[in-house]
Amino acid sequence: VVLSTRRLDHLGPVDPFSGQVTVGAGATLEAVQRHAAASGFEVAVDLAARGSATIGGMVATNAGGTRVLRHGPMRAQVVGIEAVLGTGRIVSHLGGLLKDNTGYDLASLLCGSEGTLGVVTAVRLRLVGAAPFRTTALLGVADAAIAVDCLVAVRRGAPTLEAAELFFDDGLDLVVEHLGVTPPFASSRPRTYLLLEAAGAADPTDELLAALAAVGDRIDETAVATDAGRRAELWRYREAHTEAINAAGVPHKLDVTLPLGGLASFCDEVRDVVTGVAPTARAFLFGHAGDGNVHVNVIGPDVSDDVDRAVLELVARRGGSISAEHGIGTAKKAFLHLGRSDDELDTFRRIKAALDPAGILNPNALLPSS
Ligand code: LAC
Ligand code: ZN
Repeated sequence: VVLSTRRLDHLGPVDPFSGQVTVGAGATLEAVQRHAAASGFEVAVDLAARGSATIGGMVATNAGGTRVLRHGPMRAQVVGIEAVLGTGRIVSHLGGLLKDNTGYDLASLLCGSEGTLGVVTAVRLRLVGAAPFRTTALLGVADAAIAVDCLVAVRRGAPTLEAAELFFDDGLDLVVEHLGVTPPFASSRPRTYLLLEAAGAADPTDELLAALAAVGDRIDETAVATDAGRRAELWRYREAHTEAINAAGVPHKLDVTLPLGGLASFCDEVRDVVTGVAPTARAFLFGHAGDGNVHVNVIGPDVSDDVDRAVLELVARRGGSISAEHGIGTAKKAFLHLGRSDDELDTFRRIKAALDPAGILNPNALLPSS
């Protein structure tokens, strides 16, 4: 079967009318970002692995990243898809019409399906207008509850807010050591950090700082940057968490979402839950506060699957999701029932059977055996 003569990393022309582009599944996010920028647009999703993450992989995993707060995850950017289903059928619907109520939304179904239903070959993406003015603020505060209050104030007061990322002093210590950089604040060492970024067609600094003034008396330290080099330095403290933790040990990685109102108390409680199961374990928390998404990375000699179970059961009790953006794969499928009912799982299996009747696509991922 000749699917198409396009290369898998093909970058189609940016359509100036719709602000959309069709790209091959093998194009990296960074390549599409550069391509969109040449026409005055941006890809709405951004994440630290932009240099190696492919668009097809980002669709299959419904990637999230740092801008979900403003623009939604990958699913919200996909306006058309081409894929080969497990049946061998090629579904291609790349017109990108915003109004198109002609039946089931296969693109949305394939987003986050983890390769279990089809192989994505091309994607039509909606782009957003370029926001060339960016202001990044790193706040040091006493605890996660204050960080969440700051986030809530800024979201209300600054519609240009695009990212709100959370981390803590213990993770920052690992990053500082791993990168060989100096800590962000010379004279104090706050326990909790909130990294905010606002972006717009005009300078959003005043809007961001005015919104922060409402909570100013609860902020211990502030670093503000508008130039690309200094902003990148502030982002490195957050984005280098994964590599710094990997260098310190082999982590059990849990990626969860909590209702935002319960995020701060979860951060306290989950540390106790982890040490209750594995007394010598170290739990590093960081993530996308604006989405209620915390990455719980646990290292230590006594960390076992019991830690995973205890954390994920806590998340389920608190009305959260056991996988925010990293998916289910094989490692989390035994826990899928914590967030999905029997009726939902039965429906998942029927969809899988219809689109991949021989079970040849990523057969061991996502669905627990019934
Ligand atoms: C991050 C990856 C781990 O947020 O999702 O850094
Ligand atoms: Zn993340």
